[in-house]
Amino acid sequence: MRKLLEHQVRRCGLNKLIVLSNRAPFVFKGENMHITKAARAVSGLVSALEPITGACGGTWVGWGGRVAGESRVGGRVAVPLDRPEYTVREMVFSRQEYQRYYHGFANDCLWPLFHCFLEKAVFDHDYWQSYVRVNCKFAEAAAAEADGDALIWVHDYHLTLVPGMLRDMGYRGQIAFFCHIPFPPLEIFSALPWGEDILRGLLGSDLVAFHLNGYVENFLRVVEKQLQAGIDHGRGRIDRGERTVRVRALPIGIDYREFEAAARREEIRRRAAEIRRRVGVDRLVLSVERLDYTKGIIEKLQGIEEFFSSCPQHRNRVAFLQVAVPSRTEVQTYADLRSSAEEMVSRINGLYASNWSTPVKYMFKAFNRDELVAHYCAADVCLVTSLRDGLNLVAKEYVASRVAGDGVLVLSTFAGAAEQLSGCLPVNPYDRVDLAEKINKAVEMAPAEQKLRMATLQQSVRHYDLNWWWQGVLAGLARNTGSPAGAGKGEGPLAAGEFVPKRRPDG
Ligand code: GDG
Repeated sequence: MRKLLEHQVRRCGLNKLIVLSNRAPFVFKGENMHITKAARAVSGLVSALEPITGACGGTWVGWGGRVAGESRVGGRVAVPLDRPEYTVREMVFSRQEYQRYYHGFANDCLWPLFHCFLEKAVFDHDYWQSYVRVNCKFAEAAAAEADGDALIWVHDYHLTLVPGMLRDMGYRGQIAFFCHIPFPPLEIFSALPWGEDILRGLLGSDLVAFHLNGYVENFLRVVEKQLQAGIDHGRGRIDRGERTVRVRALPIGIDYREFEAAARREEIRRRAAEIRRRVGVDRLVLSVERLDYTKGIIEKLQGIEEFFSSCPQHRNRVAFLQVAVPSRTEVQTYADLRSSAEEMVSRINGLYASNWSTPVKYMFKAFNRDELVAHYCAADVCLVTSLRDGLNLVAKEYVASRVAGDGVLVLSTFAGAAEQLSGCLPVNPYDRVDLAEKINKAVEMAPAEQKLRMATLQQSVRHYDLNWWWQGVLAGLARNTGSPAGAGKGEGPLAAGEFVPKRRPDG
């Protein structure tokens, strides 16, 4: 993958890349400017962007997890510390920024609002002021790193104002924005008192990309109604006078070959066999996600309880493993969610455990990558029950790790990935009966049907991989500006979202 990337980067004349995301790819430890430790951050965004940043020898501007008395822009750190490939420009937050910008506006307002949990969104003017200040700090740091000429690639809902701020500072180079979470419909977005500022911020970009067509359509409709901008819906273009903003659906992919290769490694196969031995039942159903209300963990546990109640033949035969990765642990909503989930796990185990089996095994921790792949290899079924999810990478990673071609993916129809992944068993996580039925169908599925479905899934995940995603972004920018990126491929104008394959009715 690395060689291919370096080749593409050279071919498209991308000579300088600045990536911006709230979280840096490393969590730093150390006093003041001195960094003693750098641990890799666990996130899909990091896995997706690190290879291309490394291939360009680029710079990543992000928060390394350090909070200080005073807000400041930290130093430049060459990472990984032992064999540097690219640079991180560290952002250090003050305690107030951490509370108001990060926990407050980003995670207590935009996160629930964009996921359509309107009743959970907090609209606080102090949070907003802090969000503006932190976005400005990021924009200044990016402008300094870019030095007039770079592709600045901004990620996610934490930094929506940055593209517009960069234009106000006179930056004339290329800017792309990628939104990793859903974009809500007009009726929800209109509740945001600062919606127009956010739209103007985003429209500082040359390319604004989302995972799905549906999010693109929501965004275009909101821009049309709130900014009265000229929109070409068919071609996904917004006229901003001297610039045209291209809006595209580009669902993120994974490094398929990396998961496939890991799943074939001897020590991972041994570890997977050991996990199966220890679980000690016929069927293992796995769920892995950050402990977040959008992932539908409570609804899943209700479905599991319904399954054991309505399918007594599977008691002692099927076990569930829920890996709940700690997330936003200082926020009350998340602490409450943890208590509720743990209470439900004990309740189900109290009802259905026997001397020799525990129906729901629960871990509140993150695995390292090898352990994660070993669990994907060990699980007969992967159960994803998001109530709303921009895409969902776990579903794709499970598919890529099933090198024997078996296994069943039960996937919520509310996860963006469901649009791409025909071959899954689609489930409505709000309906506990449907959940129980789909779990039952998955654990009883004959090997021949598993293989058929898995082949369809693998074809899609392998084709729409990480490399495909980057190429889509580079091509989107190239057509916008006439730069050499994408030149020679003979591509004409693309309709937004044309990459998203049609879902086949199944299940
Ligand atoms: C956001 C959007 C969108 C998970 N547990 C462990 C672990 N992970 C890694 C997975 C995967 C990533 O974290 C999670 O990605 P998801 O896509 O499933 O979910 P979010 O974190 O909510 O991501 C989402 C994504 O951005 C990308 O655009 O798909 O919709 O919400 O890569 O492998 N990694 C390790 N140990 C774990 O225990 N090492």
